[in-house]
Amino acid sequence: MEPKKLAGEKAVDYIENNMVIGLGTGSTVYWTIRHLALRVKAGLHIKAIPTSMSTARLAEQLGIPLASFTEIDRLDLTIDGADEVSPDLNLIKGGGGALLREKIVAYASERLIIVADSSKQVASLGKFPLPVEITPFGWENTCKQVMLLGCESLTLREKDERPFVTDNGNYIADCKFGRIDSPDLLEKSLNAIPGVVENGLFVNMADQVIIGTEKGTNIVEK
Ligand code: DER
Repeated sequence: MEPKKLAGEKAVDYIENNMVIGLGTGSTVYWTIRHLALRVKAGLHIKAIPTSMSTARLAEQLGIPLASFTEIDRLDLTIDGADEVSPDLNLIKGGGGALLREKIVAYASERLIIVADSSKQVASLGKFPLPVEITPFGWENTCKQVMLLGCESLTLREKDERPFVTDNGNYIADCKFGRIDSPDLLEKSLNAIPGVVENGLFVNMADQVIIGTEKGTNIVEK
């Protein structure tokens, strides 16, 4: 069986009737959304806030009732993927370009469950380039400021040979910092730079990680 599918589907076990659920973005949480839609068809009553327009489209197509922060201020549970997971459950996210809405939704949630395959588990964060969402205005200078924080190299993410633009109209800089020993400090230093909107370090946010393997799933908790 596909490890990502096993992890994604297992997360649905934690969804109860009348919950408000944050739906993440990416190829692992895709399976969560598919499986959740079956439970909704079978009568499960939930509302969901999507973390990207692509997740919103998928959820809508599958008949999952959507909500927004107009009527919701707290969510019961958010389920999302990650690009790296450290032993203390700190994360690098943003490979899918949805980090800003993912962090807003996760921050408004009582619990955050991450679904991933074992390739995402790392001894320390930083092998995966850290995605940093920046405004298009002044992006060149913002990137120079990010480099001063010890970034070894930085790439402005592109799509079809143009800068990739997020759902929020911003750019993404993929930043190689090498091993990140103090993710809490780096997260704060990055967000202190005018022009940085948010970054992909999710520190002390995940409550549980469901790791999919060839044989099944392993649950990792703090
Ligand atoms: O952008 C993100 O953080 C997404 O959750 C994504 O990177 C997760 O990766 P996946 O597609 O391997 O699940």
